[in-house]
Amino acid sequence: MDFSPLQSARFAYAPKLPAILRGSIDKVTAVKGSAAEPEEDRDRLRSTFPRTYGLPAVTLSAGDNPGIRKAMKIGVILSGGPAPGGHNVIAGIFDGLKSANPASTLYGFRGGPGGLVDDKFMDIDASLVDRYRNTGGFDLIGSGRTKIETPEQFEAALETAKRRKLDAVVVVGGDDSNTNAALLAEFFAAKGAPIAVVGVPKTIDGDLKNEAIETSFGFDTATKVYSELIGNIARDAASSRKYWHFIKLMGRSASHIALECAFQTRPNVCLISEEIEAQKMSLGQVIDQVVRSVVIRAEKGENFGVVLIPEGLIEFVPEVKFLIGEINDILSAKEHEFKALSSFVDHKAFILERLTEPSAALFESLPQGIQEQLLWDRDPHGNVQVSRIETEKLVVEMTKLRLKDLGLAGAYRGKFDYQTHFFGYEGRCGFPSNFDADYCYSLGYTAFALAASGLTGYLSSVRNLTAPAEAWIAGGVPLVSMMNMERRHGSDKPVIKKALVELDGAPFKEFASMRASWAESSDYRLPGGIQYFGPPELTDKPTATLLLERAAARKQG
Ligand code: FBP
Repeated sequence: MDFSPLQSARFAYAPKLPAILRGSIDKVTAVKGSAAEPEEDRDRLRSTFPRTYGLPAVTLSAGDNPGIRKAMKIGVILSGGPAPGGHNVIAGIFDGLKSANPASTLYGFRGGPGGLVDDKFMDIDASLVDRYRNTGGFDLIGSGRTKIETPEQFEAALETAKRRKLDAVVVVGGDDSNTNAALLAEFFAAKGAPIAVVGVPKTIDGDLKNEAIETSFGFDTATKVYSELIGNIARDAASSRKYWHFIKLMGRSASHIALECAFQTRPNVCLISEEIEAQKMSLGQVIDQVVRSVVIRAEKGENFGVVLIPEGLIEFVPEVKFLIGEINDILSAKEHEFKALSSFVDHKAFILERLTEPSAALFESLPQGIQEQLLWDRDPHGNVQVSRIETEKLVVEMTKLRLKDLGLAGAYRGKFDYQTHFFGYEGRCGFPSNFDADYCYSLGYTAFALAASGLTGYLSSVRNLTAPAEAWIAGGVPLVSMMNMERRHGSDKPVIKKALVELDGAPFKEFASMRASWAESSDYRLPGGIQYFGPPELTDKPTATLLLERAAARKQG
């Protein structure tokens, strides 16, 4: 294979582990704390998870543990969208497993959870792992979004685990995949199968976090990749002085990615979906945030700028959410009549006749391209796929209209030209930063130690992440303790709570204190590319989000 120089250099990088995992593995034992219970819905969760409810959180500590050296078979699954560092999770599990007992085996289930159901697996050996260490992607075994939910799928997963004589399954995924891991752990326990299920917190979105999980892996690298691109664009904007750049950023519902990139680059505007929803802003009020900056900057002759837009924005504008709901209802009730019409003009008239007055007015006010996307882009269940709506173009179009009105009223004399961008896939398979390389390797090693200690229904946890790696604290958090009940597809389901941006949290407050000056200034911050070699202040710095959150947590004691 033709490896690039950086690939080859990264293969040789030795990820840093917490001190507890640096010595002999049979001197590492899982010390149990007190029972960890969920914050809400305790009775319902206890009855859904009778065998895995109320487990204690555990910390890996020094202590004799000769049992950890038994020969084991572990199966690993990568689930959902890729996130930088996934291969290091596999390397961490592999190295832990082999250091404990060279006769142990690691299987990779191919293509996500479906690989476990369908028994599609591969043997992972040392030469294979060595070709993926410290590099991005999930391609070593592949990933997928299959959800194990039917009784037949659970039975098939158990059959595979028995056929392969597995002692443990490690599920690397986000909130939904780890919810699935919790259900699988409970199912195996209910069937009396001594097969541990351990999760690993993954997602670039950064929304799988809580008191015990300080961040999900991949967020660090992905935001650094996007921030480099945004910084470069900002510099281009300030050099060419002719475009406003509207940049949509991945992240699904949560705005963590946009917020982190804002800290790194200081754009003129960064919209935060959670604030828009909390303040029940109309689309017009959202656009006002952009227009204010465009107008102020035009007065100084600065007809350029940068606007960051979180991917999920549109779902958080209450009136748009309501409009989408109404369109969904109309189209599911009148699908055949709607499909019999062929032109956009007819489709639009059909919808307008049936919408409530405020929704019809809002629909009419949207640019035609967005109107079309709201009617056409539907998934097999009849839902509008909001992530495919070009929100960045919607914001541009509405900004243009508002500036035109302001121009006619004599309140704006600038020149508005623009470019739109969407950054998402660019960041999901980047070479993991040192932080993600170290964190993922530690998470994998910890997942092995939990599984080898016979613990099931846990999420691998590595904490104290703003300290040097040797001071990191490794352990496990019971999956059920992070759950609550939520309404999904018409019924209450247990799910791991998604962490959205908290408006009273340290990162948002810091952002809110600075954004007014960013709106006017062209003093963009230029983070540059991720540095893999060099002094630690260049290579190992975690995200601003993590630094701010940990500092606030320390203050609270
Ligand atoms: P996960 O939650 O699986 O980690 O996925 C993250 C993500 O990149 C989101 O930011 C984005 O909305 C989604 O995946 C895109 O999904 P797909 O890869 O199916 O296009």
